[in-house]
Amino acid sequence: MITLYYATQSRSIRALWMLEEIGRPYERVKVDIRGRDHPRPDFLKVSPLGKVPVIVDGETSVAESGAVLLYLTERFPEARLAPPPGDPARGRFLQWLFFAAGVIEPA
Ligand SMILES: N[C@@H](CCC(=O)N[C@@H](CS)C(=O)NCC(=O)O)C(=O)O
Repeated sequence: MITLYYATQSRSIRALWMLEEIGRPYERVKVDIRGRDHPRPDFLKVSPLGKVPVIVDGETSVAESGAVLLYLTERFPEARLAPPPGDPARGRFLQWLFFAAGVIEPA
């Protein structure tokens, strides 16, 4: 089962939303990123930069919200949340995914 480490009012909403759309069971672990003891050593083992969102899927952990979203679309293709690899429509999907991280966020 996927575990999502998240914080309120953060980029975690992206992964949370996608996991809800996928509709499969998952676990949530709330991280107090504004707390005095953040980042706690146990969280740094999962997310070395101490950031959310991060997901854990068995032996794999994935940080960076865009990468988390892409990972989830591929992990659960039956949810049909992205054009599959090889589909020309995937070009626009990738364009806007990278645009959000590379252009919108820095601005
Ligand atoms: N580029 C990363 C940014 C992650 C990020 O900065 N997350 C913030 C919350 S929106 C965070 O975890 N801040 C806590 C900290 O930096 O210690 C992503 O898109 O996931």
